[in-house]
Amino acid sequence: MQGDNDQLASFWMPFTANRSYKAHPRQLVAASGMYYQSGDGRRILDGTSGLWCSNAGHCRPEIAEAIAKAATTLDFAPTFQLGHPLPFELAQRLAALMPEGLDRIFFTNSGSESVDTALKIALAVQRAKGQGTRTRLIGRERGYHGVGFGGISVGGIVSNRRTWPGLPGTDHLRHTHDLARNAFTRGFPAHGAELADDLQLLVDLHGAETIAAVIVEPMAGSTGVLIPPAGYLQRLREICDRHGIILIFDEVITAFGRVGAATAAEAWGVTPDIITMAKGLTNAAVPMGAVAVKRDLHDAVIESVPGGIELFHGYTYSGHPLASAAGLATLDLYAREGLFERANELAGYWEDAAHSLKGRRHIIDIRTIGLVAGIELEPRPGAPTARAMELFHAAFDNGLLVRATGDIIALSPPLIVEKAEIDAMFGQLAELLDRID
Ligand code: PXG
Repeated sequence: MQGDNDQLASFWMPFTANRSYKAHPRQLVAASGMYYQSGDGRRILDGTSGLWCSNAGHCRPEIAEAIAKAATTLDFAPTFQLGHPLPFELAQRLAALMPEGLDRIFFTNSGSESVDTALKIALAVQRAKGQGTRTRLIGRERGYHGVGFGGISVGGIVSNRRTWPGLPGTDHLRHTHDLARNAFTRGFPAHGAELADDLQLLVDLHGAETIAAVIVEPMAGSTGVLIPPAGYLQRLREICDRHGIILIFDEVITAFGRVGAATAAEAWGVTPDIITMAKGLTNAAVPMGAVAVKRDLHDAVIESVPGGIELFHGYTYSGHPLASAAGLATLDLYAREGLFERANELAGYWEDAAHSLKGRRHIIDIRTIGLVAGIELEPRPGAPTARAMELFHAAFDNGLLVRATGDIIALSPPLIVEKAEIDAMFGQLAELLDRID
């Protein structure tokens, strides 16, 4: 591509309108704590923890030092039939943070890899238990589980699926978003627990003996902050128990303090069989994901073969030294600063600040839980998503980073956010909403 922005042409940007970005590039060049610095030298208040991942704020020296130490001590070592200390230490620390029983940890490099790993483990567990006819994987409409073939197959975003064939034998629950009954709810919506019965309908349709696992985000993040109706996750758990279906929570966004505890499972009192994580695990300083598996599921696979490799799965960089070091330093930081508890304590203030926007132009819903807010805008007639995208750009130009997804603005600040910064975020949004058509 020839033109003014030739130097931008080679990077094929992910999930980006490449032509429009390259015509009007906006860049981030540095970060510290709650703020980014833009290419044109402005401070940008980070309302989204990067992409829901820098939960302890940016460029924390403790994490940077741990990465530097690892890079100069043991830059890489295999974890296939060999080991090095850091991932063993991190797995043990992570296991202690997980809900009771989920104490076996598989390392990956991203959320997408965690999801595909979890789906593969679920299939391996069923087979190891003599349930090899259970191959069906169930997801949910509006679910986002990354971009691997497994993840897009159980995911519920049509654009992510349209171009590619999915796995055979998947099915989906309906999503739980219901503005007519639940608009402007604080915390869990009152209506919709019965939607979990979709799983029972799929059992009736396909037969439990064909279903391996169901995967849901406890709270759907990417498709616009869809908070589970009160009782919904409990009901899913019950149906899974009744029919021998493995329940996977995709906690790539919700783990590490976002909803006021190490996991949404813990915060909301529903324990799945497998949890996927990434993002906040290393505060996003080095890519890393993980899958926590209930011990008896792990043992079923390990004990199912007489000897040799039990699970033919893994990545060159599973348990990479730099990522493991970053993970350990990050978990230390979360504990030392009490950031999960902090998120919990700030949640009420956050909720009030978000809901103070009620009645502003364009807003048709505000929903909040933990340190997350979704603000849904009325779509512009004939131009869905345009209004939120314009607001996203206006906010950036005004010094505030938010996420736009569809016609929804999502906010998920670092857990170190101060009340004054919360006020600044919603104050700016209020002003911008008045300005935008
Ligand atoms: N599962 C969930 C629940 C996610 O939110 C992934 C899997 C995939 O993770 P990786 O690391 O492979 O990207 C995600 C990722 C957004 C946004 O703005 C959300 C994600 C990624 C990028 C943007 O909502 N979530």
